[in-house]
Amino acid sequence: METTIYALSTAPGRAGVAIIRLSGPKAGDALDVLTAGRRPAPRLAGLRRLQNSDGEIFDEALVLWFPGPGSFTGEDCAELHVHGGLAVIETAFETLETLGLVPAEAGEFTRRAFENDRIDLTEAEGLADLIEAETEGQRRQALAQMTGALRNLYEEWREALIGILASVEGEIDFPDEGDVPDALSHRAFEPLVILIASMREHLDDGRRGERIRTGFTIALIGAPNAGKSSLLNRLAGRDAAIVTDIPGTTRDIIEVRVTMGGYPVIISDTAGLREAVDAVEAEGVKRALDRAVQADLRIGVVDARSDEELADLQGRLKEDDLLVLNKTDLAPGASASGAYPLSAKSGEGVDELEARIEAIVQERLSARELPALSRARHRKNVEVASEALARALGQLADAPELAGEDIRLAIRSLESLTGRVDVEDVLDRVFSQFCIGK
Ligand SMILES: Nc1nc2c(ncn2[C@@H]2O[C@H](COP(=O)(O)OP(=O)(O)OP(=O)(O)O)[C@@H](O)[C@H]2O)c(=O)[nH]1
Ligand SMILES: [Mg+2]
Repeated sequence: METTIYALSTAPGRAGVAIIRLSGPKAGDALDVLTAGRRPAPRLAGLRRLQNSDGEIFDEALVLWFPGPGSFTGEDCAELHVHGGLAVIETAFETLETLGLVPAEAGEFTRRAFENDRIDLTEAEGLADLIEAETEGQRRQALAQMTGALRNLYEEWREALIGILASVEGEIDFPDEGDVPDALSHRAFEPLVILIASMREHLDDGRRGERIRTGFTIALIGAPNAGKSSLLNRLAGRDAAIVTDIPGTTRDIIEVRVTMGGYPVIISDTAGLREAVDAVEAEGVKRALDRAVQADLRIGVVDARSDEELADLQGRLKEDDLLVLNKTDLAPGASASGAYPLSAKSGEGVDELEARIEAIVQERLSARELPALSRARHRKNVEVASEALARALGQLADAPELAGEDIRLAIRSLESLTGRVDVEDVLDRVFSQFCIGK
């Protein structure tokens, strides 16, 4: 017998209204006790006096009744829109406890929705992401995932594979004596090639989906005193990093999170690159170089007056990285091909750089038609599937049994993405990301 759970679904703390949700077999009875038998019609709000288990009125609230299985969790559900005072909420909770309801764990409502087949695992993840979304781009991606964009993609692949598996297994069970085994003429060959290409297309998108979730990363690199920290502060719009005229001021990496073009962007300021004078600085330089390698985009900052800095940095930047000639207030007219002349001190020229960064972020992250694989878990499972299929392709002619095994492996890998096959640790990880009350 399932328990009946309750939780505060709005943020904790004093508020105008607080919403308490109930889900489980006792939800209807609890509602009857609270409203003295005046349970509202399904899915229609009713204004009711709420009473505790002693019959004492403790609030006047809007209440809703969502009978299962058509509810969010698939179970009987109810919502109490009570006044958001701590005492009101406390009394409501005490009453529910007396009636045998138990506090929900983080993500338990959504987990029940998943277990009752109301949503699949990718949709649950989309819902978690939507709650976490801080930028427009994150919201868009989360909503698409929540409404089934990835579920549909993985289900389509899975169905295609089941068809392919049938044609491969048909071969095993009823070998046609006269036929010479030939991979190219195998019925499964072409659909397999198409499927592998489709998976590769999703894998080769520069981790767009994960970047939208976690942020596009930029590293500011350059010689000491070039003005990296000054530029970081400009881009952040606040005094995030210490600026002094002492070379070697910045040692640790300083990260700032901003929104650009509707996407989250993490800009890292790093230690100036030079032969370090001490062990602390040496560690800082090492971290700076590491960060530069990992970043999605590097911005090289040079003092516009120094040809030496320019030459050194050009060697460290990759194609498509950006170069900034800083301190143009001291070197008017400075220029280098493709570089952005600006003054981090006066702010002149910073807008142009910002517009360019924004364009790059949008270009690399913006949603094309393909739904993006939004988590490492998705990328890994799709990779496993596509590698298995590549092996299957090679064995189609000579070892159809082995090809069949690999196709089955690919199917299982997709099924664990949508939660069709139970993978307890994956479920725990997904649902623990949720807050209580969701
Ligand atoms: N005139 C002028 N001075 C600047 C400009 N940008 C930075 N500075 C000055 O240059 C000095 C170094 O600036 P920082 O921003 O600390 O340089 P940094 O690259 O972070 O230096 P490290 O942390 O030592 O690697 C400071 O005195 C800044 O005020 C600029 O555009 N014009
Ligand atoms: Mg600095």
